[in-house]
Amino acid sequence: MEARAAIDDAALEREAWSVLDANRTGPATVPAPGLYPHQWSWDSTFVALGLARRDTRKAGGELLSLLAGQWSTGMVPHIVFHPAHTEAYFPGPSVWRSGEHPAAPRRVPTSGLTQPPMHALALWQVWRHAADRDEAAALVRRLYPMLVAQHDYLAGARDLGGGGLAAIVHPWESGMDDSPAWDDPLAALPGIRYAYRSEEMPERHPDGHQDRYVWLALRYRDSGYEAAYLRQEHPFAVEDPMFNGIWLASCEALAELAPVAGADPGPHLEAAERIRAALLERLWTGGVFHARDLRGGRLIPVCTIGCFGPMLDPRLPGDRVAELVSVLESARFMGAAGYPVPSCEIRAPQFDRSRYWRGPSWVNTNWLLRQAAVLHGRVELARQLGAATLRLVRQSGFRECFDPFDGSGRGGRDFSWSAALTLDLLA
Ligand code: 2M8
Repeated sequence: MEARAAIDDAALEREAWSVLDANRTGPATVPAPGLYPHQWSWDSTFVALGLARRDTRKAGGELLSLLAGQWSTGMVPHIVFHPAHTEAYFPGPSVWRSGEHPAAPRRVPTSGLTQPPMHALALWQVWRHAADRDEAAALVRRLYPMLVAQHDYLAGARDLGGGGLAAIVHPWESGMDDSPAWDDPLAALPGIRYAYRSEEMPERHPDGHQDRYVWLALRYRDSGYEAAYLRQEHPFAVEDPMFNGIWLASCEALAELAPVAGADPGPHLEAAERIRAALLERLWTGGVFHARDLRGGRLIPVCTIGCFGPMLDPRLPGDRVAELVSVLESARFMGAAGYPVPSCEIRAPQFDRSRYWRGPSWVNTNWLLRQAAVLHGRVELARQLGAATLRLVRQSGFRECFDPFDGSGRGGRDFSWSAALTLDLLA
């Protein structure tokens, strides 16, 4: 295990800035050099959140650059490609072929999938913390209609279960790609022999899921990215509590931002209320929220970090918060991890301390849970989550994720959201 000498706050902050500076290309920040050489949707929102207290212009530029990739349907793509970047990432623009789709922007190549709608939440933080109120108000006025369109897209095109929640149609849309929550829906896909040559397959997912990921993306692309196809035929459709918890929190954020943009907050509060009711009715069981597999017609039993997403709802009833916190603090998650919070419950057979979203702790999900703890007045939990996260990056650097038992780093180095959210935690 690698461990670094003790590093004080000022040095940690300097390191975080130098990672973010090195990962910036123009107004946008890439998640990690080499590994992810384009702009990723929720990564950029975490970067904006980290910059919110310190540099409104850069935080706003990050969001604007990302939203330059928004489709006329309102969909915000999960990757906005930098055409100038020669480094390879698979699947790249030639796979997604966004340029051939009438709803995609003409000059900005993008993927055809989306990611958790953190954007309004990020803008709300930028607005709250901005020193220059006029600059921040102008930013809100510019971004507000784009975020309304994003939310309308989710409500209109993604309520595949008809119960008021947005469905993800690909594991990549969850941001938690290889989470054990998607194992069963992926296993239920028809036998897949995918045609891409093996040398085009990065070895990121040694379990063969990559074939299924690419197959699903191509099915959707070949439908013309059609909403009707998603409703009627697409074989992967899951209501994820993290995605929907974030959406709900972003509806609340849009309600806060609406008056700044001269708009009525009412519709956003009503949308939040609809999602709240649907989450409780459709995903709550056994003291936590579980993802619902719409094609398999059942709740997915494994409990992952995603099960706590609805804690981001400031109006989640106190008894539900208490139940969620007791699971979170138990030996299933924080209680048995030296470096919380593991991305999958430790006692699950699928738990794997070293594999990506199947066990390791992540700075972004720790940050989200800390945010939720603050919202619900759980001061000690918030303190623990903040301290544990800083301990991880102090010990192992701004890695992509971390072993939940010994805190050693996993995945990419110099990872942008780990650096950006550290800035927020140090503020
Ligand atoms: C990971 O996802 C990408 C696909 O989008 C990949 O595995 O290649 C995830 O951790 C996701 O949450 C993240 O946004 C992305 C870039 O950091 O990497």
